[in-house]
Amino acid sequence: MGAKHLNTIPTKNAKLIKWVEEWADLMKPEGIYWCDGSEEEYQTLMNKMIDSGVAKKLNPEKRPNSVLFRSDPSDVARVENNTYIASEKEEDAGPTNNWIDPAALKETMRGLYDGCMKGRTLYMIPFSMGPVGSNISKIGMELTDSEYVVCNMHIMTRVGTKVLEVLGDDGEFIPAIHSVGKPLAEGESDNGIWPCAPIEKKYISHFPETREIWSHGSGYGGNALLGKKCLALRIASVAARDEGWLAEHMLILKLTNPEGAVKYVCGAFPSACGKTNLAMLVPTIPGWKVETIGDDIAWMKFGKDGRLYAINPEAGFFGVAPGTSDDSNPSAMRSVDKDTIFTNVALTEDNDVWWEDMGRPAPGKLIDWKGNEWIPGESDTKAAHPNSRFTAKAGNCPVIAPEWEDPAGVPIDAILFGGRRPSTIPLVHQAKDWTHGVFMGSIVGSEVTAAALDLKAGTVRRDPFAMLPFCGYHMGDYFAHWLKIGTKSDADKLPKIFYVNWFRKSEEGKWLWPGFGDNSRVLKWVFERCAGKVEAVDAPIGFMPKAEDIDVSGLDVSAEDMAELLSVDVKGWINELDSIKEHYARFGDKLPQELTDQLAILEDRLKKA
Ligand code: O2Y
Ligand code: MN
Repeated sequence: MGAKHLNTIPTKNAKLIKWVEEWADLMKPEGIYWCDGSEEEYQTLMNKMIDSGVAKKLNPEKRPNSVLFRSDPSDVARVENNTYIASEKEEDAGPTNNWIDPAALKETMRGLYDGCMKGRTLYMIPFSMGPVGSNISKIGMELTDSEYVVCNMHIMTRVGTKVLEVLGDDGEFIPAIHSVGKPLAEGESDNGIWPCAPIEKKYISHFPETREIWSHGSGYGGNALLGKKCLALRIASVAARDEGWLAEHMLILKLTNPEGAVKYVCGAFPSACGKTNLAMLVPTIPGWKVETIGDDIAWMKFGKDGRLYAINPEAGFFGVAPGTSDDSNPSAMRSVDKDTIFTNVALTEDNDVWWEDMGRPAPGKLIDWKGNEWIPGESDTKAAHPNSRFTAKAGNCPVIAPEWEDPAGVPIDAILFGGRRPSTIPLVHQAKDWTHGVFMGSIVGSEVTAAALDLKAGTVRRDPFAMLPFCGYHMGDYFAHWLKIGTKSDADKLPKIFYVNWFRKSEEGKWLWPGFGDNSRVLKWVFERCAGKVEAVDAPIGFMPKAEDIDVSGLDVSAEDMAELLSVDVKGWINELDSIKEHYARFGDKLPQELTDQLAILEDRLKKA
């Protein structure tokens, strides 16, 4: 006899019910609870975690309906070394993913799952990635033993009965299995301790052919909120390849000019490039407006008119707290004023939150992310973990675009790629055509700063399309998929592609570009290129702005610095060629010929420059 259902089963979908009951038989929870996505459910589960001491209720006068969690120090970020793409054939995962034989992996994980939910409840979370019922959206079913996961999924996705209604009696779903891997003994409770398993028992596994996600041992972020990186990127990238669309690690923003004309822009940037800040940018040029559609993931499909339409599959932001301030991102700060789950930030004496570079000094003694006393000016550790997070509702963001949940998506005019490149790469350049744009995406990367890993400072760590940790198949095939997408519509209907670099430094190490709100000046050029309003210089690396076409009114950047930002560093680019060749060599014969050709064209142009 399996675990009992704690509430009425809200579906007649026999496949779903059988799937849940079979997993419950293996995991042996106290009972099965079907999530309905209601506010009451959220509050009940949150109160359970507050009562068990795992969550701390924040001061309702300062931070209404908000809580703080402190995770286990072993469970503070995505665990890339324990993240697997278990395709049938190793070559299908490619050289940039960890591969394990799927049958062997399932056997290992079944062993870990056996009895893993003892003393806990199995929560069945029906969720939709994307507006419920949109033809771009996908339905997932996450079963988990973590109340933290349920509450975060409430914010990050659309959860509950409405999803089961769309699923119907025989609809398809993506199964996502999750356990923190910490069964409880008779009478035991978490008693204030974040439940998770040791690192050797953490597995974040993806089975691309069967579109399954199995996660064990971590309760944190992308390891546990399986709609985000696991479903919306790794599994969706495989579905997108097979079904002819794009699942991308991209923000989506709406850009409105002073005359009220609108362009929609997607952007892919590796981590630590200010993606959320760009998605919520406050322009410094009068009359321009940026509104947010999404800050992390974009799903794009062709509409009947041959244009690519994007939706944000998520419903919230899982943003990095340190560095978020009223200066860097006032809209993110307003988004977390209420209804927010904070993880691993510091706690103030009056039960509010604080983090490094919040734009205000610590108001006094704190409790740091590890639960220890932290004294400003004395403690030499970080009060908030560098990867501490806020989970906030997109609907609470003051600059969320009114159409952010339009099931049809928004038509994309431009795609930006970028990375942290103190040298070589100019402020902005535009691809000559789609194929050249795919080349640009394929060489995205950031320069390594300190002695990170075993790389020399200045080395470019490539993160093609910012998808390296998130592509569910061979990256060479992924490049080919992007090239194929470019053949599916007329060139003038496809988004124009740009490469931006906010992080250029002078030889003396001074930032050349102020960034943040001033990035609107580059967005303005992008807008005007898309509107066909401005000519560009045909440079060896692509189309570049004429100096007079970047709006510098009111900007404190010297003419020499602007000239450097907008010039082609031929010597630097020639050095870059070897690094690109080395990067491309990883993909062997899966590297599309078109990209080898693009590299040869670039080399030829640079040598003639
Ligand atoms: O560390 C985690 O689990 C979160 S990683 C993350 C969160 C939000 C948006 N993007 C990312 C990322 O790693 O790209
Ligand atoms: Mn991301």
